[in-house]
Order: sequence, then structure tokens, then C-alpha cells
Amino acid sequence: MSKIILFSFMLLQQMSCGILFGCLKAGGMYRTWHPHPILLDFNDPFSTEVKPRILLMGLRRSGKSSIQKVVFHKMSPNETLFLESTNKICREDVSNSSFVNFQIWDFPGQIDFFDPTFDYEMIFRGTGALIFVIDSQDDYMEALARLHLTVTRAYKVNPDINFEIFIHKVDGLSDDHKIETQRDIHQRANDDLADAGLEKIHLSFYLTSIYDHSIFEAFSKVVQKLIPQLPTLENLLNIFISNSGIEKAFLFDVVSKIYIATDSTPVDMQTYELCCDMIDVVIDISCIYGLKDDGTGTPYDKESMAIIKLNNTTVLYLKEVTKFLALVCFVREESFERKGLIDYNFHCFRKAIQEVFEVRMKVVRSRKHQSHLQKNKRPTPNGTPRMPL
Ligand SMILES: Nc1nc2c(ncn2[C@@H]2O[C@H](COP(=O)(O)OP(=O)(O)O)[C@@H](O)[C@H]2O)c(=O)[nH]1
Ligand SMILES: [Mg+2]
Repeated sequence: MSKIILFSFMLLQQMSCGILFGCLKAGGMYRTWHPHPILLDFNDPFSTEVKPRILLMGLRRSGKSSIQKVVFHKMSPNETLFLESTNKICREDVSNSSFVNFQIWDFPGQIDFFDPTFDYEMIFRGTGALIFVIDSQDDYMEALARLHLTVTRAYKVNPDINFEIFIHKVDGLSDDHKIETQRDIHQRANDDLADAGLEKIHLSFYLTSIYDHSIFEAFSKVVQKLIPQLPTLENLLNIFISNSGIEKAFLFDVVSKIYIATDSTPVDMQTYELCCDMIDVVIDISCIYGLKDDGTGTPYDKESMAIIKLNNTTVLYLKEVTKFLALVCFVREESFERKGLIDYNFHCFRKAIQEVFEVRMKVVRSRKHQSHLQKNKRPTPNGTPRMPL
């Protein structure tokens, strides 16, 4: 199935595009494409060893399940109004690409996390990032107290955790109010830490909402901190764009629209939003016209590519990099005339990415092998090894 799409957009009609995407997503066109949540298994040390774990925490109704559904399941934000409250800890593996390979643990607010029977040490030990969601439209004093308790306990167990605070639901606040709320929360959270003599703990703050791209942008930054290959990817992107006359390039995880790397020029929100919209267009159209008659096939494969010409002499160019990653570039029209050069450089870039990917796969495989050997070496209760060694 070929997916060459040539668009010539007269205007950056973000509004109308938004409506179109909303309708398509609400129809649940490709929801089967996503991993399903699985129940918590505490006795699974191997998974924490290989995959950095992201914990999603916060008070009840702060928006945790909504964030997870919108970012990883393409649920439309309005549908989250009908989400039932979570009463189990829910662990989801998001291992759709080797670069975005982590777990989200959605904690229901009402669980007493510090119940002595609850093994929080075990949970924090394998955690890469702890996202704490604060509802900015509500009184946040209780949330701040909970944040402090959570952060201090988690830090004691594992000082390497990245603490990421999502000041959430900011769509309901005016611009001034947003800044004021962020300042206030930042100040209070850090004062609480200083009072406890823990000023060395670093908290990162993000203003987020599921009703715009801020939640994807924030998640991108959280995930990037957990990708050890990030400097290599950035370097590759820098080399690629400077040799191809490209203005800006993002490496996207197509399913979640998290950008896992970009070149070192600054990112502006509008550029990122345009890339997200482009991915939506490509996947939505592929879902409608690209699948086989019986509905089989995938909406994204080796042939996936798209060119969108904007009326401001910019060209958006999307190409498949790996099964789950896409490169989206911003190119000036005059530079796009040398498309052959861009394509050649892209070919080299893709090869390099695959090599980075291969190294990682080798490490994962050898760790798996070692863990398997260790398991088998462990004697059974009567002291005999499980397998001949
Ligand atoms: N205005 C607004 N409402 C949100 C946002 N995120 C979530 N919500 C709403 O907050 C409510 C609680 O969300 P839920 O995900 O169930 O919270 P949880 O208990 O933390 O999992 C739902 O009605 C959501 O629609 C947001 O960014 N903005
Ligand atoms: Mg929930």
C-alpha cells in the first residue's frame, strides 16, 4: 500500500484541521493499534531493569487517567469526561518503539500510598521519572502536601528519580493566572523542601492541558530525559539538517506524538503543533484509504511519507525511519528543490539510527539472557539447581 500524499495547503487552517482530526479520532479509527493496560505485577524485577519506569501520581480527579488516555490511546479530550475513576493500580507498557520504552503506573488517588503493607520502596527503586499531577483549577494545598510527602519518600529510596510536576488543566486559566499559579506552586513546593533540608531535590514544572499540545510537549521532555541515546540522536539530526539545508527536524514516536529528539535549534510550540497535526493527517488518511478491504494492514509502514506545502514557502516533509519512528522536517521551498540530496542524506541518517537501535537491542538481549541464566542458577528449595548448568 503506497502512502504518498501531496498536499498544498493554502492556509495554516489549524482550526478546521483540529475539527477534522477530532471527528476522525472520536470514531476510534485506530485504537486497536495501542497496547492494553495490564495489572500490576510486583514480582517482575526484570521489567524494571530494562525499561525505565514512569509513575503517574496525584490526587483523585487531577487528570491522570485522562493524560494517559489522550497521549497513548488517542482518546479525544472530551471523551475523558466519561472516564470512570480508577480503583486499581494500573501498569501499562508503552514499548512500541525501542526508544520509547517505559511504563506508566496510574495510581488511583484514594489508595493510601504510605500504608505500611504497601511496598513503596520496591516501586520507587525502579522508577526513572515520577510525574505528579496537580489540578490547577482546584485548591492545590492538599496536592502540595501530598507532593511533598511523595517526593521526600521517593528521594530517600531512589535519589536518581526525575521529579516532574504537571500543573494540569491550565486551559481554564488566563495567561496571567497561569504564570501566577506556576510561580506560587514552584515557590511553595521548593519552600517545603527547603524547610525539610532537602533543597538539593530538583523539581521540574510544566503547564499542561489535554485540550492542546502542551501535554504532548511535556511528556516529550519527560521521556527525553530517560533516553540514554539522546545526545547521539541530537548529533545525528544536527549533521543531517546542516548538510541538507533543512530548518528544523523532529524524530517522532508516531503512536504517541512524543518527539524523542530534535536538532539543537530552539523548539517553538507552533512548529511542534504543526508536526503533530501532520502525523494525524497522515495516519488518519492511511486508516481510511490505506488499509486493506478487510481492515487488515497497518496505517504506518516503510512506504509512509508525506509532503505538505504551506503558503509561507515552507515545506513539511515526513518520512518513515523505523517501524514506529518518523522524521518530520521543516524545509524552505528553495532548499526542497534539492530533494534528491535530502533523500540521500536521509538514507544515511536512517542507517545510522538503525545502528543505534541495533546496539540497544543487543544490550537488551544480553541482559535478558543474563537474567534468564541467573533465574535458572537459583537453587530450588531442596538445593538442586533447576537446570543442568
Ligand atoms: N479542563 C480540563 N479538564 C481535564 C483535563 N484533564 C482531565 N480533565 C478532567 O478531569 C476529570 C478527572 O480526570 P481523571 O483522568 O479521571 O482523573 P484521575 O482521577 O486523576 O485519573 C475528568 O472529568 C477529565 O475530563 C484538562 O487538561 N483540562
Ligand atoms: Mg484515574
